[in-house]
Amino acid sequence: MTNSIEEIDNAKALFVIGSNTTEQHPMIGMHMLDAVDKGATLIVADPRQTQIAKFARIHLRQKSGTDVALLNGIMNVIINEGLVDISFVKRRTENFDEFEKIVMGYPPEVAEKITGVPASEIRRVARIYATEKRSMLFYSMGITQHVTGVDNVRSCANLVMLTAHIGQPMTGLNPLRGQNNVQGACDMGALPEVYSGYQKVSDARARRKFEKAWGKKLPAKPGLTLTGMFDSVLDGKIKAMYIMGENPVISDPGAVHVKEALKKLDFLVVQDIFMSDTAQFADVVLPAVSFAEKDGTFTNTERRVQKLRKAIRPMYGAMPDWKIIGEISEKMGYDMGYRATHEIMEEAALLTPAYGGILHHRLDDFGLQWPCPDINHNGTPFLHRKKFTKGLGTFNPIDFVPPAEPADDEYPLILTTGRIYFRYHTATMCGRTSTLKREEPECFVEINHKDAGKLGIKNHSKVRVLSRRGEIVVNALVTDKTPEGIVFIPFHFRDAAVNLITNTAVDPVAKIPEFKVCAVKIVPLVPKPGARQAVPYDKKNDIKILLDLYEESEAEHEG
Ligand SMILES: Nc1nc2c(c(=O)[nH]1)N[C@H]1C(S)=C(S)[C@@H](COP(=O)(O)OP(=O)(O)OC[C@H]3O[C@@H](n4cnc5c(=O)[nH]c(N)nc54)[C@H](O)[C@@H]3O)O[C@H]1N2
Ligand SMILES: Nc1nc2c(c(=O)[nH]1)N[C@H]1C(S)=C(S)[C@@H](COP(=O)(O)OP(=O)(O)OC[C@H]3O[C@@H](n4cnc5c(=O)[nH]c(N)nc54)[C@H](O)[C@@H]3O)O[C@H]1N2
Ligand SMILES: [Mo]
Repeated sequence: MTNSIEEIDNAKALFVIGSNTTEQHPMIGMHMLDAVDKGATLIVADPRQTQIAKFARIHLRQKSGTDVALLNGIMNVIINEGLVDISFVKRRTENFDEFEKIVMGYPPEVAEKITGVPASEIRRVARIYATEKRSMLFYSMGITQHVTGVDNVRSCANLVMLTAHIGQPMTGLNPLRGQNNVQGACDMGALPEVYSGYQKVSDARARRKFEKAWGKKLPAKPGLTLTGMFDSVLDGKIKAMYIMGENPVISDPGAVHVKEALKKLDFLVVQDIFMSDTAQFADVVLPAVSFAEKDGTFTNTERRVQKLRKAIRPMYGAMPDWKIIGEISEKMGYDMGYRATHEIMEEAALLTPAYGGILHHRLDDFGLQWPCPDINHNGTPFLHRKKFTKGLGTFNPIDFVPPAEPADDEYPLILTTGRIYFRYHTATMCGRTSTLKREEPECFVEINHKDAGKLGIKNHSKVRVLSRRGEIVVNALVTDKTPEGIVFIPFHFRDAAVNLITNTAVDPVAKIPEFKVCAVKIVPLVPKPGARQAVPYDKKNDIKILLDLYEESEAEHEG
């Protein structure tokens, strides 16, 4: 986030696009609802009627994968109605003219045709967001998990610059990060093209600095991305893999392809706190300890580095990740020499300008928000006050590009995937508590009652969901939460792993998969005569067993 969570309480307009905030970021959702209580205008852009959307003054229900057209439509109104902050655009940005040319091609009526959102709503949102001084924009996976993920984020950046809603308190471009330390992992360089603090691998000066600190020659070429690595295994270019804290058998698109790749490897190491689905494929499993059994830091979504304190003793044999890696490194001939986590933090501070003043002993109370360049600095609640990191902010002219796999006659419905409140990802962790399982025992597909009616699908009945890549069997949840033509399936259930059917197409720049749009068809199933009516919940049951009990319903097809 460019800004801070606390600022939400006093914001006047909140524009939430592609985030199911109260379910996936409930603490932040609470701040948003507090702001609404105090009179803030909440605008939500999400095809589904999420919980947060119910509190919105305006809910834009665009077709999945049309956010660029929606945002261009909003910006078209802002420019044509004279709502641009001209002084900010002149002082702080570049490339406005090129950008304006593209946006002029998206009057609200054109945007309406692409997105399905009425032009009048687009106008209303543009006026509220632009004229309210304290307007914050939030986004999450609903706009990033697309082949146009980078385009979507850049369009949001265009919008905040156009209206000068950046570089001030209670404004900003605020991505809500997912896992507790995904921000920290990225900050520390767990990305293919950067060292810690986003210093580029390709930058010779940065590289020399790290080479000097570590006493080793470092590669000048960026590494592969997650999805690229599995492709390279299948191409025979990668022979061994070390997977830590990730369960790609369930979480990666094209689950079949991932399993094939894992089987093809000569050697696989998995380092996890549980025997995950991916660990089943490993030659060696290294037991790590959980957050409660170790110390160190986590960096949260508002860039706040927080101290983690050990609460319980680790189980026999399990070790913190940093220690396991250190010991392996030592056995491979390179002694990292860390004896405790504060020593790692000291090295991070030395090599990472934004973390320069972040040391364990300074984090005791509330932590510190980077950039915190030196030991006398108290951290930064919001970014880009006087200038952008790179100087001027660049407007990007962005045209609408449709999703990789549109609906057609054979696969007439758009599937979007995501999360639910009572589950966490691949369920290696949350799947171990009976309380959470009780709340959402089985996978489901949310389907609009009109689509369900046409297909002869009854609420809570079993259906088969098929794409060009595979199929799963789930329960139908007939609802108005998802609009006609769109269905939603959560990705948490290994018995109905939705990544067997999602599209493997990725964004050309960020390589993030298009989890949010693919084409599917749905076929109702009915119990076979004589078969047991109820299928007991059994995690060993797979789709074949289910299909033995059910058959396609023919009588109820309406074409
Ligand atoms: N309980 C729980 N909380 C979690 C997680 C969890 O597994 N369980 N996971 C965490 C992680 S790692 C992450 S990344 C976050 C993710 O948090 P979110 O991004 O909020 O969650 P998602 O369910 O992936 O998707 C968000 C919304 O995007 C909408 N959407 C789908 N297609 C489109 C589209 O084309 N445009 C727009 N604008 N919206 C669209 C969906 O309807 C959905 O409501 O949640 C974090 N919090
Ligand atoms: N269809 C579809 N697929 C998706 C998404 C979607 O919206 N739709 N969302 C994507 C997103 S945003 C995300 S973030 C991914 C999540 O995908 P994953 O990260 O693969 O999912 P998790 O279940 O969180 O797996 C994390 C693993 O880390 C282990 N673990 C937990 N703590 C520790 C630790 O301290 N050390 C070690 N070594 N291991 C630990 C857990 O036991 C678990 O096995 O899924 C992605 N996949
Ligand atoms: Mo995530």
